[in-house]
Amino acid sequence: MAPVDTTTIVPPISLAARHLSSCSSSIEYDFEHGEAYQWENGTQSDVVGFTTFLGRLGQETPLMSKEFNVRTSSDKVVVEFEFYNIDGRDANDHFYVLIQGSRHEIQLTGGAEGHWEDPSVTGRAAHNQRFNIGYNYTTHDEKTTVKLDIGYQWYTSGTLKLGFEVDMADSIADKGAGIDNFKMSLVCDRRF
Ligand SMILES: [Ca+2]
Repeated sequence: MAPVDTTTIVPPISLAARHLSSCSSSIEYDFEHGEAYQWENGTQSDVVGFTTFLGRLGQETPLMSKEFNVRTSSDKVVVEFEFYNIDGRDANDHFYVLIQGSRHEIQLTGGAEGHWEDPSVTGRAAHNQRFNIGYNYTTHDEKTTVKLDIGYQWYTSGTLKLGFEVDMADSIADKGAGIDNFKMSLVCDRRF
């Protein structure tokens, strides 16, 4: 039997930027309360095993993003989230975090842990689960915990736009991705 597609799209209720205004402040989304619709092009899906999450991202819906107001007198923003790969991926599929429009590829290495960095972004992807979770039960899904440190150089304007983008060969009917348990925290530990 074909999996039931529960993806829904409604007009955004608010695209207003959220604020990280004081040291140690944080923003958390578990996407259980319609938060996905506060993201540009945001959709939410709800399926047993994955709970409700931002997505599905896929060939037909490749990019979802949101702008945040961030206190410039801070050292970095720490971003953590769970990345869902749904029903597998092709060798040439790519998954990105967008920081102010700049692509940073999420390394789904299949091993214990992947690590990547550029001068002001450090990322770590811990491969933690791979099994049949939802949608097509004949193909494996993956949950990967990703953590990023984004240096203050990225938000000197006081705003930080984050996005998630996928480049996938197959239709979202066959393969997709999602974001869940998203958390942003402001850290002030060296400069201030
Ligand atoms: Ca959730």
